[in-house]
Amino acid sequence: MAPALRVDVLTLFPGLFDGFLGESILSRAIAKGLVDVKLWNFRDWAEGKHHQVDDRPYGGGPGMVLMAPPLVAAAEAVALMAEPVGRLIAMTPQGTRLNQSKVRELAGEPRLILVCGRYEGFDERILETLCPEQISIGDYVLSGGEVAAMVVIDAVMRLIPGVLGDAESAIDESFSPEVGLEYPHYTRPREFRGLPVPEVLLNGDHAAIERWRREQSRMRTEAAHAHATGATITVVPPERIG
Ligand code: 6GU
Repeated sequence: MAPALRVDVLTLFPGLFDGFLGESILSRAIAKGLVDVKLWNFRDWAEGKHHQVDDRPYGGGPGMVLMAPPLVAAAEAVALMAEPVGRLIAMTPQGTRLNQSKVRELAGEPRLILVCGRYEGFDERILETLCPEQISIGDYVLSGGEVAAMVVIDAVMRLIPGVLGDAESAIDESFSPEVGLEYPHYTRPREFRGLPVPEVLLNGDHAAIERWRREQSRMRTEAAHAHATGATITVVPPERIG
């Protein structure tokens, strides 16, 4: 059976993905045939003896710019290697910020082609020719799109049915970053360096546990929201309401 998701990655440093693809959940998903990740070095599409992929910017300035011909040739060739052509995404700091709803959208696609930039960025005509969607993973600068592509792959693949075990995937149903942050978790030992496990988790009252977790989740979400927006909030504990 065809994998539910195929990801093609165009990069100058395919080796960066070795550990990421070879361990843990993702390697299991690949072994099970649920996800297929193909790496392509777009240097292989570069002309000339030196297979040059970057050059100095017209107009001067620091750094190097990725040349249009090899990257465009690679993207076009890779797109046509399988059906469907897939959704083309360039990893760039000026792209749209990745969030969980975008992740969900991408997880519904059969095929993604992720293009990783390096150096100062892409020759603008790469973007004009390929018209990729552009995705950023946050407001900071990475030295290349590879780590960002791994973030996309990680977040997307864990939504593919069968990739996570039942227990792991159940968590996602009720908690996503927009809905609410997760409540705090505890496991053995019952006391660690004087810090006890909250009493409510120990007495088997499942309704009380559910209430406590919802409340903790709500407080964390509000605190994170206040932090993000700079708002000051007062969290009123439930016992002081009504
Ligand atoms: Cl996608 N690429 C680079 N180079 N830096 C980033 C980024 C991507 N997202 C945030 N910073």
